[in-house]
Amino acid sequence: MTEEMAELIEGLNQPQKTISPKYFYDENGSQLFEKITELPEYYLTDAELEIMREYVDEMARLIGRQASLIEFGSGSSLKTRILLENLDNLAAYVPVDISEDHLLESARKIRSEFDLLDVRPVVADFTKPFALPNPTVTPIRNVVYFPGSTIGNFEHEEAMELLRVMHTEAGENGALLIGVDLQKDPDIIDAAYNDSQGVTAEFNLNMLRHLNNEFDADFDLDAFEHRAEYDEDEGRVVIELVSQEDQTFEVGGTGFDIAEGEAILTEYSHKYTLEQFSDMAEAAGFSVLKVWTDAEQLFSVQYCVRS
Ligand code: AVJ
Repeated sequence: MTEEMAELIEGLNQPQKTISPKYFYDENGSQLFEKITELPEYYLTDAELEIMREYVDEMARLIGRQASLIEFGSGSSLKTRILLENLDNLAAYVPVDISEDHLLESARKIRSEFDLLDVRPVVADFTKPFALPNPTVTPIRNVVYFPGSTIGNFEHEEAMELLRVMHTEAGENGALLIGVDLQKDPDIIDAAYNDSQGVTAEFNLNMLRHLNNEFDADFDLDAFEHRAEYDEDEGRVVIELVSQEDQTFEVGGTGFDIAEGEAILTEYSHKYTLEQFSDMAEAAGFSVLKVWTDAEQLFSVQYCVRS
C-alpha cells in the first residue's frame, strides 16, 4: 500500500473521519478553486491582490536587491507575478511543490514570461525541511513567500512546525512574506464558504470524485452534502461533507460505515487576529516587521524577519 493510501485510510478510521485538503486539488478541483477565487463572496483573493498592488513597492524596498524568492506552493498566481515584476534584480525564483507536473508546468510559464529570471523549481513536501538549489548568482537574502492564507489550513501545532521550516529555509538574514486571513464579521466569512452559486459545495464534493477516480474509492456523491461553519471561538471555518444517510463506502479496498448526519472533515480555514499571528511567528523565531491590510482590513500580508 502506498504511504498516501495508508494516510487516507488512517484519517477515515479516526472518530472524526478526516480527509486532507490536499485531495481537493486534482485538475477539476484546481479549476473549481480558480472559480472560487472569482466569486463575489470570496473576499480573500481580491483583498490580497489589492494589498500586493498597493504596497509592492514597500515590499520590494524591505526585501532589497538580489534576493532569492522561495515560494511554498507551485506559484502560478497573479500575486507572484506582481512580486516578480517588482523585486529588484532577483537572484532566483524557487517554487516548491510536491506535485511535479503542476510545478514544472507553472515554472515553464514563469520562465517564458520572465526570460532573465533564474527559475529553480524544487519538487518537495514543504512541510518538511528540503535542500535549496544553488543559483548562479549568490542571493543576498532568502525570502520565503507563502500567499493565499494557505497557512489557515494548518492546525496550531502544524502551523508552528511549518513556520519553523520556513525559518530554517530562510536562513540567516532571511525573511518571510505571508498572506494571513483575519478574523472579522462572521457573516462575511460564512458567505465566503457558502457561496450562492454553490461553487464551494462543488469544490468540496469534488474531493470524493477525485478519490473515486484515482484512489479506488466508491463514494456516492449524491449522498453527501457540503457544510461550512465558522467557529468563532476557535477562529476557524470547519468544512465538511455530511452523510445524508446511513451508508458504507470503500477506499483502496477498505470498507467504512458512516451514519446519517455524520461528517467527514475536509478542511479547516483558520482566521487570525494580528496578535495571534504575531505570537505564533515569534514562537517560530520570526518578528513581524510590517503588516499591510486592504482598506476593509479583511486580509493581511505580513513581512517577518528572523528575530
Ligand atoms: C486555499 C486554503 C486559502 O481556506 O479559503 C476556499 C481554500 N476552501 N474555499 C481557504 C478554500 C474553500 C482556501 N485556501
